Amino acid sequence: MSRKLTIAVVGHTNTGKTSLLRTLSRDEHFGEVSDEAATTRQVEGIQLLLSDGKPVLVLLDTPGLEDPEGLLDALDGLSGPERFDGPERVRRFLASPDADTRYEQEAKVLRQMLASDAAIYVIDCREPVLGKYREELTILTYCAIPVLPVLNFVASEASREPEWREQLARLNLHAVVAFDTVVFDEGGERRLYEKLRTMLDAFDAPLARLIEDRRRQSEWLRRAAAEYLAELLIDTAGGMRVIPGEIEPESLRQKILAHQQEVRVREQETVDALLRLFRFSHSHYQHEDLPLVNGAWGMDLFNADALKHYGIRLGGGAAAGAAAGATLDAATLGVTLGLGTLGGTALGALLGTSIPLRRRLWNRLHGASEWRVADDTLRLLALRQFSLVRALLRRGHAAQTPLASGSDPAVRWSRGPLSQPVREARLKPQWSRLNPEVFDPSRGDRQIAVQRLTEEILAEFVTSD
Ligand SMILES: Nc1nc2c(ncn2[C@@H]2O[C@H](COP(=O)(O)OP(=O)(O)OP(=O)(O)O)[C@@H](O)[C@H]2O)c(=O)[nH]1
Ligand SMILES: [Mg+2]
Repeated sequence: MSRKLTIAVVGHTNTGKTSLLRTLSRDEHFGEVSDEAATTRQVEGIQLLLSDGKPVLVLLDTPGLEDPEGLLDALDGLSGPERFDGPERVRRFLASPDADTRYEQEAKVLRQMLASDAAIYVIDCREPVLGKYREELTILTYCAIPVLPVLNFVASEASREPEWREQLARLNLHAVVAFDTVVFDEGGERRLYEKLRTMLDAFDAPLARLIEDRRRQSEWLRRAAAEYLAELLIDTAGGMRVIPGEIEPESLRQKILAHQQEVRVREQETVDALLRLFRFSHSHYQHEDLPLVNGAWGMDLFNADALKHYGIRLGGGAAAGAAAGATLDAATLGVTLGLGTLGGTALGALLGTSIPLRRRLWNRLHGASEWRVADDTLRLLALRQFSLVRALLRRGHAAQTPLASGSDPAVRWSRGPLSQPVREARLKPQWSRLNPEVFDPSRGDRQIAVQRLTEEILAEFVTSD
């Protein structure tokens, strides 16, 4: 089958037809959406593409049906003694003068119906089930193509979903899908395509491809989002500024503010990348400045993780002292050092450790300290980015309400020790883009840490569906 599946999206005015097209096509700029009735005046189409760019089907947005009662009378008036069937009746109506005058809007819809393989009938299920809808559906059945009713606004408190389902069954429309166009629901979208598949035998293959493509796309989206966040957390955890021992309070303040700003800019980059990934523009996003918790000073050198990482074993008392950030004590290193006289290189050689530790010990011995963001800032950063990704996963491209950066305190990340790869990044200035002078993205250990963290974050975005 080379002809592309064409589906007309029809329904009463203001039921969310254009919104449905935006969400299914992931295109927030398609058409015009508004609370005003009769927003869409012309038939406008959009192709749904697979990830490889191949089009699978065409959706046609249509103006709302405004006067179904009059239209049904007009159609039935044409039948006369000859008893034309539905499609013939519609054709005759379209050739009549009424189709260019009084029922111009409705005629556009019917023309599209005749030219389409199926129709999606969008219902605002907050509306009571009135006669005009029955008439509308009767008119649509005259076109003799399969009609799939889609119940919109199902998440609203005013939803009358059961009444609508009952009424649709009475009209012999048993395949119905609930799909809120602004609160995007992956499972709902899949059910919509599955229903179309059962109605459209001839288009089984392209619809199956579309379903599989959307599933893979969503999996890929989650993974890509988790990877962006892993990169952000690794960069931020490892970001570090060496503060000389002798420094004016004002320049100290400036140095810290500058580093905080770099962290904020790094977070903003991630937000921008996420919005691009999910194909949302900035216009609806309210990004609040990251409230940075006071940074941490040179803590890592003496925390238990750091020492363990470098293979330094401590006794109980020494470990407690070290973790509290006590002064460098020969006992904590298990050796006796003449600290005042030992240079950085000698220290490194002695400890057999990496250059960063050597340099940091050196800094420490010369009164310099390190400044980096606090654990709580990292937690906050993680939490609000998780909540942003969750919101993006649930957001239809027709959504009009602002997307805000909140945080979800319920998750594991809000307390307890930081995740292992993040803790490790604390000790690896070379892993962080915030330290451009030493940053090395090609390091295998960094890649492994990013991968492990990605898997952990991914678990935060599992679907319930
Ligand atoms: N809360 C909520 N609002 C929605 C939903 N779908 C549509 N809307 C809103 O309903 C209004 C009408 O949506 P449109 O998509 O313009 O409806 P339409 O059927 O294309 O309207 P016409 O083109 O005028 O016939 C807009 O304000 C949408 O934001 C939904 O699922 N939930
Ligand atoms: Mg519209």
